[in-house]
Amino acid sequence: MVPWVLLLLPLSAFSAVDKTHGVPPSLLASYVPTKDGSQEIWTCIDGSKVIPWSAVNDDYCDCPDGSDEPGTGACPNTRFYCRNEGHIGAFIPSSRVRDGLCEPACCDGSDEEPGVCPNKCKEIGEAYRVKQAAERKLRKTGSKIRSSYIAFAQKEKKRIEGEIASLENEIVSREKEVARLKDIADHAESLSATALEQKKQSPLYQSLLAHHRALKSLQCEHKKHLEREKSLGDILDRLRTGYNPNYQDMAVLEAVRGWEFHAGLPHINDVKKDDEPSTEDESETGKDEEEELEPGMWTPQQLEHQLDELLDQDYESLLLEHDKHVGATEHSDSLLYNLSAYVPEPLLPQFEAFQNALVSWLELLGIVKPSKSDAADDSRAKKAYNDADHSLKLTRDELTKAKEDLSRLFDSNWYGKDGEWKKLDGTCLEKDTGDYTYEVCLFDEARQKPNKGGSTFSLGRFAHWNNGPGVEVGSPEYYSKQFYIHGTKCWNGPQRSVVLELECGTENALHTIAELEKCEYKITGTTPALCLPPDEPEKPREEL
Ligand code: MAN
Repeated sequence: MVPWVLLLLPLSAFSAVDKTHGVPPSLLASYVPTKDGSQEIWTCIDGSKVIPWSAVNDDYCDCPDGSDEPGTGACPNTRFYCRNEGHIGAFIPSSRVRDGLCEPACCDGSDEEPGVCPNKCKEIGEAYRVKQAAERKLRKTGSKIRSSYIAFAQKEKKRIEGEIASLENEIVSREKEVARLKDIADHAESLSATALEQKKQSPLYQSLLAHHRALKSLQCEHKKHLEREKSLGDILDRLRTGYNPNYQDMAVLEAVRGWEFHAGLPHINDVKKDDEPSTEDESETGKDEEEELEPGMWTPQQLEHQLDELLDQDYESLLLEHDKHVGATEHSDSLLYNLSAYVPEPLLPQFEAFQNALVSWLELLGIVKPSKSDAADDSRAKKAYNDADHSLKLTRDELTKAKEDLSRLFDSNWYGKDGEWKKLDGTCLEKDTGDYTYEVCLFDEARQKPNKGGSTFSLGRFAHWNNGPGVEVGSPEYYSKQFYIHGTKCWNGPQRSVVLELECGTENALHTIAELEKCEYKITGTTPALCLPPDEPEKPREEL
């Protein structure tokens, strides 16, 4: 039984607290009393006050810095250290000391009165060490793989640098080739222009031009005549309907009769009498009869509708076309070009190769006229120039791509400061979840492939690492998430997207898939690229 006087004593009086209780190892040397005469005294850690040694850890706060109460929680805003022997020491806020609750961080139970909280440090420490050892082993193995990735990036650097150098050389020689072919093409073009000018001087072409000019003039005159005929017709129409027959003016009457005959009209007096159109046979009038046309001659309709088209012909093209026809006849007539007709079919390929070689030699030696026209030369030269220019463009594109690859190699926003991610560029990881197989091709695209038929959905393309607030670019946290965005649009929802959460593992693998919101997927996985070499043994943890 507890004597009643004891109930009046403060809590701390039940168990005298050790003077170094709650003191971390780094400060133990400061918790030693000094002598002042017969009295033991102690100086606060900040040196601001000297107090009796007995006032240390007496559950009353004396020092302004709170250093006299490391183990009781009597001073506000101070920290308590649990030694956690058998495990790792930890700090907790002093306000949690002796509050009746066992702090998980203090596995030795030192934050409460002795006997209140059991000391679990042995088991916890043991489990922790097993876990730590497994993690260290994982990181050791993983970091070796990671080092091989870094070595790969170094090799890639050399390879890409070599590629850039050779592409640059290739571009120089291609540029020279393009310049050379351009000269040839320009020359061929001017030659072909000169040749064309010469051809235009041919009597046939000149006569064609003269015909064209004459036809054009005739067309012009014809139009003028038509207009004149129309206005004369109008004048005569007015005379016919407006003249006074009572004057018996023979000249007028003759003009009216003549016009009526010419235009196929009834006599005006007859019209006025019965207001009926004339039933006179057209053959009796002077109306133009359809003239019989010679074969090949144009009808008036053709003249009206097709003459412009004929006059708009491109005579230069016709000239070149004509040239080809003439050339083709020349060749087809030549024995040299016709011999193949007499060669047995199995021998034809060899014969044709021989024939081509022979023809080019004969042409070179000037024995036969070249089989190609200047225009053909021109277009061949242009084609060679365009092909070379196109190849130059492709080589330049390759160079741009190689330079981009090199710049991304050690870029923290891409393959990491050490290039450790480059090895995984384009590596595709898969996870079968039953209904679907999810595929993530790193730095490229994520996909959802149905296992029982149906179309594959894009879950997005790689966009960036974990650029969330407070995350430092290039930190392990930064590389712990990849974002794939702008995938196939979800019916009635957003475009599909993925957050790929990664952690250190000896394998590149996907582990879990979850569709957190409609068409927003969280995929977890492991990769050696995240395995840093094991740390030094841990320092005390701080619980705030
Ligand atoms: C498909 C899949 C699912 C998704 C629905 C949305 O069935 O992509 O993951 O939730 O479309 O309609």
